[in-house]
Amino acid sequence: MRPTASALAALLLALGLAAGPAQAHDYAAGALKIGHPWSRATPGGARVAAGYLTVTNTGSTPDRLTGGSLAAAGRTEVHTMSVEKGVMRMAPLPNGLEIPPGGTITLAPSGHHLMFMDLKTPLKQGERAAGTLTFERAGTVPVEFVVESIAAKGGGQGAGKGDKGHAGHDHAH
Ligand SMILES: [Cu+2]
Repeated sequence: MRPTASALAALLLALGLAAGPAQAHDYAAGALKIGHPWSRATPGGARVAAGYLTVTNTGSTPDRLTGGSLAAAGRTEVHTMSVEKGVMRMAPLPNGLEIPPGGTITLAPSGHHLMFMDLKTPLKQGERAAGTLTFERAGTVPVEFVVESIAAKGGGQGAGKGDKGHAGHDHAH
């Protein structure tokens, strides 16, 4: 029997979903909700990678993202990124990022991010890279960073902002 057009459409939709972007994944740590930690695949020889995620504070006390780790990297810093005179600049945030009660912080390409330095092995698309996030109050939380494509813009959220990202950038600070 020939499949009907609608059955065929449903099948294609199912296939499309199966092959689509990595599923979102979330973690909870006390009052914090951690949304979809992810990173980008790195070209061979790259020494740095970046980590992206959201954190929402559902509690009544501020907390602070102070750092993290990646099993494949030597050390991790919290970075901010800004454009000065048309040049993308990054700088470490030694005190991390505050997450106010009821607030959400977003680490995303072209903005705040975790910087994984001294990368020992490349990150490959489709992998889940083991790491941690460190919070002032909530402590150290094990997470997995879903490794998306080298050109991924943002956690399947369809972000379309101009993105120079970290591809090939030189860490000169
Ligand atoms: Cu950076």
